[in-house]
Amino acid sequence: MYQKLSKSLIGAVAALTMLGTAATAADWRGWNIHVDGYPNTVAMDKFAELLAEKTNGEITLQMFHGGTLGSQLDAIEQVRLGGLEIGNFNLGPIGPIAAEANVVSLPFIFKDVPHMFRVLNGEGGEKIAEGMAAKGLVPLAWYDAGARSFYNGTKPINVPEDVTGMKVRVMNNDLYSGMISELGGNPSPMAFAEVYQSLKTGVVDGAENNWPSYESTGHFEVAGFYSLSQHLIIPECLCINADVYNGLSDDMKAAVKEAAMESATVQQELWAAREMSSREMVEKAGVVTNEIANKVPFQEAMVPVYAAYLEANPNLRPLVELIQSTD
Ligand code: BDP
Repeated sequence: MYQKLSKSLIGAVAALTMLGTAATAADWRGWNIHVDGYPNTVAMDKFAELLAEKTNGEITLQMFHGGTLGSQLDAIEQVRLGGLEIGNFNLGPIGPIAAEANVVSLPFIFKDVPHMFRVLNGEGGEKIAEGMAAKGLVPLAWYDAGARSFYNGTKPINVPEDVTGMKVRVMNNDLYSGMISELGGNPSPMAFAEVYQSLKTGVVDGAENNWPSYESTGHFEVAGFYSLSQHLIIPECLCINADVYNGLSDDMKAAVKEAAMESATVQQELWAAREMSSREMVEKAGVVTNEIANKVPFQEAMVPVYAAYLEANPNLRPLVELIQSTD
């Protein structure tokens, strides 16, 4: 009898302990739009692995790749509201939610990718992060997404007039629609997953993206002229729901942040290699690439886009100027 009782007591204590663990442990879910093997996909998996390691298994993350949990716009809302904890987001579709983050979507604002990282790692990055956090999204680390250029199925683009009359897919953000309109084209905001079919069936004539996405989506198969306008250099974030992050102990916050920073290092290294291999791959497949000898007319056409942004956000003029004056 005594033995029986003590056995069941041990069982009860064990069950309680397990319950205790279950109550403090967290199982997070993460969203990513990209396919297997893409730098961001590999880096997000690495983040999940590091997270479990650094928190001694107290936090685990299940990653859902390939946009299986929905479009980027939906996923951003989900992470803001807490339906999902984590996401790898492009700052493009975050811009309409957080005006500070929208500064990166001003065409030609960054000179190149290193310039973008210098800004992000300084006061500019802090300001952008604060704006995002106020809207429920805490950026834990920044990912590289290179430069975006125009592509279409009919001709190389060399001057703004080449865009005239063209229907061009953009991500959901009025700044991008303004950008295409100022070049004389017709903007068509659309989810990433729909672009291939739209290019193929002629719903749009062209789109714009970096080398790796142009390649991984197969867009190069249906839009074979890639013109190096490099009009947008948009960073991406490894973002977390603000309440979830703020609810963590300082130790846990540090572990999560560390895992994110290490995953960003992995992402940036893989990104550099993938930009080259993607370009090589599509050019071998027959893509015609052209440099744009003079980008000034494209830049000059963007004056009204900047004016609209500053008119809507007069308080963000110092942020624009800070970026422009950063070496
Ligand atoms: C890719 C970004 C991805 C965007 C996509 C797009 O990594 O987040 O959804 O462009 O154009 O470069 O929608």
